Amino acid sequence: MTVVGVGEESRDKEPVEGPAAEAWHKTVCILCSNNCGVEVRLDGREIARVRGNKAHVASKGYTCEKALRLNHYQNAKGRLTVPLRRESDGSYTEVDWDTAIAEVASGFRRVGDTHGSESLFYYGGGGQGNHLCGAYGAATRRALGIRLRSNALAQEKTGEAWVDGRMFGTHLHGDFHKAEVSVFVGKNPWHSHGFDETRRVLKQIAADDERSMIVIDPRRTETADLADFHLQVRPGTDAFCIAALVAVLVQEGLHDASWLADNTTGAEAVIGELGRVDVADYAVRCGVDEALIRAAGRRLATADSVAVLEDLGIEMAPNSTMVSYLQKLLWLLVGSFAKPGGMTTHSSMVPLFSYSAAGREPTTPVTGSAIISGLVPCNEIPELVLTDHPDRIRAMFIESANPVHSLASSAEWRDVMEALDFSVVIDVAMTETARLADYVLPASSQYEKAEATFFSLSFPDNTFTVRAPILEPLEGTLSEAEIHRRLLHELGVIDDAVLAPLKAAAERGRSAFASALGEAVTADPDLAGYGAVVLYETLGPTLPDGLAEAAPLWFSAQQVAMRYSDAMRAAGHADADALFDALLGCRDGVVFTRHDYDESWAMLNVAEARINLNLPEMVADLAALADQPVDHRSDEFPWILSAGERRSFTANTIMRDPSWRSRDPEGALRLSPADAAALGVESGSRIRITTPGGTAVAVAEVNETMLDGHVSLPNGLGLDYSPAGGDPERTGVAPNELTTTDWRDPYAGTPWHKHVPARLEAVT
Ligand SMILES: Nc1nc2c(c(=O)[nH]1)N[C@H]1C(S)=C(S)[C@@H](COP(=O)(O)OP(=O)(O)OC[C@H]3O[C@@H](n4cnc5c(=O)[nH]c(N)nc54)[C@H](O)[C@@H]3O)O[C@H]1N2
Ligand SMILES: Nc1nc2c(c(=O)[nH]1)N[C@H]1C(S)=C(S)[C@@H](COP(=O)(O)OP(=O)(O)OC[C@H]3O[C@@H](n4cnc5c(=O)[nH]c(N)nc54)[C@H](O)[C@@H]3O)O[C@H]1N2
Ligand code: SF4
Ligand SMILES: [Mo]
Repeated sequence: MTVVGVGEESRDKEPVEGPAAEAWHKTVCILCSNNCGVEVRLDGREIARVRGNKAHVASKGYTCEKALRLNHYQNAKGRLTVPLRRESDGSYTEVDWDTAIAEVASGFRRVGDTHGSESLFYYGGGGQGNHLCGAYGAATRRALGIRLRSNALAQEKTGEAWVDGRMFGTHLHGDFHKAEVSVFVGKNPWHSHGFDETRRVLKQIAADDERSMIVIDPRRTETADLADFHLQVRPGTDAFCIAALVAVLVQEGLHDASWLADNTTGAEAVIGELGRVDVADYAVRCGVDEALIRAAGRRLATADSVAVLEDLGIEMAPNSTMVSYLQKLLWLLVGSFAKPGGMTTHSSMVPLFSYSAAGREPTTPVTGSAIISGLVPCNEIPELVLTDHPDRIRAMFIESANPVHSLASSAEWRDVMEALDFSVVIDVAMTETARLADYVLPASSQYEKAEATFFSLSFPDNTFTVRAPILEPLEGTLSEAEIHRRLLHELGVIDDAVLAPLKAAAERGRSAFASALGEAVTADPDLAGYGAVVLYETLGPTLPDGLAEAAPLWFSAQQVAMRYSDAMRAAGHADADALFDALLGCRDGVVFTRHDYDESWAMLNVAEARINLNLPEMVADLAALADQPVDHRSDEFPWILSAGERRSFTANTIMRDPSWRSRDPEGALRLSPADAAALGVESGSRIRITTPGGTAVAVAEVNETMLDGHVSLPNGLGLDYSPAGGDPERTGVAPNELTTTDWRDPYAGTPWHKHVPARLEAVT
């Protein structure tokens, strides 16, 4: 197995001294949630060179190989440069911005006035590196009365959020930099990252005899190759594997009973149920040697600290929500909370999740499903549109997301786009979704405006990075801040008479601004709902370095000062304004809170700060697990397809230009040598894949890391790209041409994309 870390190894060969240093600009890589700090050298509008920023507070110079090729995002051909209106024959007409803004505002107004605001939906609001656009989208939602919304989190993380809400009332972080035992469940951090300096940390763990790594994954991943324990489960059987693992702790008396008694509620019910698990039987069902499961369980029990990270391998596979629950027991039963190397709560600059008290989630119209963390389950959106129900969704606002490509069943999503009375997409590219929208509005890229990611989840120090633009906006494009500002004016919900005194106060200084804003909001409480746009328009012009779009973070800094005042001061910020100025002034990111480990308890949001172990639905599911199928294959579909694997050169749908991938341009279907032999194919052969959702042809790659019967296709392939402005060409297989909306988790509605029954045939 070759393990490549090109980016990290080659990151800072170029010396930077003297005048040349000025040519480097500090920003971040926006290709995954890590948002590693980078320095880029520009040649005109080209990003000519990229290297890790050693001074960055979180990434400390680390990057992976993908960052080096960021120019393929910034300067992809076919960037949108003019608003487009779709005509009845499906063609697009270029319109000027004033026309586009007026028609988009009136389009939503018309549907909302006729059918009520419940008929309007907002999807998206940010990718891996651009979450400020979602803050601006919230203002337009308020102006149009849009309450129903969703984004990609509701097709991956809402099952875990359902569990976290009930157990902790908040989101948790694992300290893999220090953990004695790190556990990765359906997660391949070597390629997908997910915590700072990922590969450095993985290599350190592997090199340290005192520390261990447990990987639960059917594929022998690059991460599994570094692990001490690779529990190579059969796809979709994690519930059996992890139930057995936690049962070992209980049945061998290895759990920390006194810690559980002191710090949790409801442990008896779970421990009782775990006592009944037949470890030997479950080991057989998940295909992992019982001795290996027992050894891994014992290793957990002797560790001072355990940190666990789950991801799509279990979030998008059978028993998803239940596995999220069971994996928490791995560290809870050994009491690895609120200590170095363990699990902790964390602060947030802007929280990504919200948690309702047990069982109190609001429900969707039409289908009556739980709305977890404020998000409609993605797999249900088509059902809410493609129905005769009077409360159906009729108009959709889509921003920085590509649901026709990224959500289950591209076919159903094309029907959704056709069925909507009105739709608008804000994007940098003519995406599969944009191609079917009534209006397409061209956004400035993430290097042409101020932006930030809200994926800042660290503890005890938490960091946040505000990016300044490094390039002028591409002509014809606007930032989302400006698009939403114009929409709000067009909708008539904010006006110059109210904003003028605020602008004048902002010129006088922050405290004058704060009191003027306080007065304005008292006079008109609705103004608070448009906060992001109000701040951008009034405070924005006073900010340095082209940072106007970062203005809403002034409010976030006030929130941080209220919620975590001691931790903020411990990080060196006297008050909210000092924090805000630090964020604006530093391109290397800022530590915004510095906590004591004990504070992790205080940040729990459950009764008496006791962690709740007894989730009745989960305990009941655990009791009934023995009746669950272990194999979803059939004679018709004798393989399991993981549709959407993270690989070296995949980055969701952010990179449309296929030439950014130097190897495996089409994104091969990986299959085991035995499966290849059975089909009579070799690497480079063509294979037809058929699933209940559709059919596609992919190039084969015989790959010894795959289990027999398990095949995988990469994520983010099959994107349309028009190199010469001509007809778009599609490279590789779009994974959601093969998925369906009904194959999903019963609690959170999250899709089971890693576990799609499939049939393969050699194409001759
Ligand atoms: N290179 C790259 N990095 C990315 C992204 C990207 O597109 N490209 N996207 C980012 C995003 S949005 C996300 S959410 C993360 C996702 O990050 P990951 O979840 O780590 O990515 P995947 O490769 O989709 O799935 C992880 C693993 O699940 C395994 N798996 C499949 N079936 C099963 C199963 O039944 N049980 C178990 N235990 N494992 C199974 C696969 O073999 C795979 O190794 O990555 C982020 N980072
Ligand atoms: N089958 C299958 N499907 C999957 C997955 C899988 O594993 N298997 N993974 C899923 C996961 S975990 C995720 S997170 C989703 C991700 O899928 P999406 O939520 O659709 O997000 P991205 O692919 O990141 O696309 C973001 C969009 O933002 C646009 N964009 C880039 N910069 C800007 C900007 O500055 N402003 C605006 N307005 N737009 C911009 C890009 O062109 C792109 O169209 O995919 C999901 N889909
Ligand atoms: S893809 Fe992720 S890990 Fe790699 S450089 Fe970019 S932000 Fe960092
Ligand atoms: Mo994701």
